Amino acid sequence: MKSRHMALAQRATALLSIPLFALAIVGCGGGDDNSSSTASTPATTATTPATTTTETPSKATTLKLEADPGGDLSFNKKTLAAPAGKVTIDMKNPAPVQHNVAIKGDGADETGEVVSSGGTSTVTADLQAGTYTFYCSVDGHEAAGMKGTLTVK
Ligand SMILES: [Cu+2]
Repeated sequence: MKSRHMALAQRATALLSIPLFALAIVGCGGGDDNSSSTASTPATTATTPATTTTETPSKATTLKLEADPGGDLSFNKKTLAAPAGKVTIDMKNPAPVQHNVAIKGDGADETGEVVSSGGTSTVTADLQAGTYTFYCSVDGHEAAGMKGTLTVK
């Protein structure tokens, strides 16, 4: 009985001495202070879920248009196309004649400001797929041919 108890006690001390022994080794090897204790911190760069590219409900498109620089009642394009959504037409007017750009058709009716001599008239409309007309709303200009077709798909 007694010897058995002793054996257990010896075992216990043996187990206890292991950590001490390990510490002793570490202590001995502490000659070179250069042994940088690089506490390798797990650089857990919080992998944020890639910014959810939620498909924008409506695309925004800007189309460029220009009035005839010589003052003719016409635009430099007869057709324009854009995907459904917010459509903007920037119409530059280099001529001294007053012009603007407007959109009509299929329920759309937007008019940009009248400009001349290098000004830019801008019109924006929220358009669904369909065929629209872009034109100059200055008196008589559309009738004279200052217009074109805007196709939205
Ligand atoms: Cu005009």
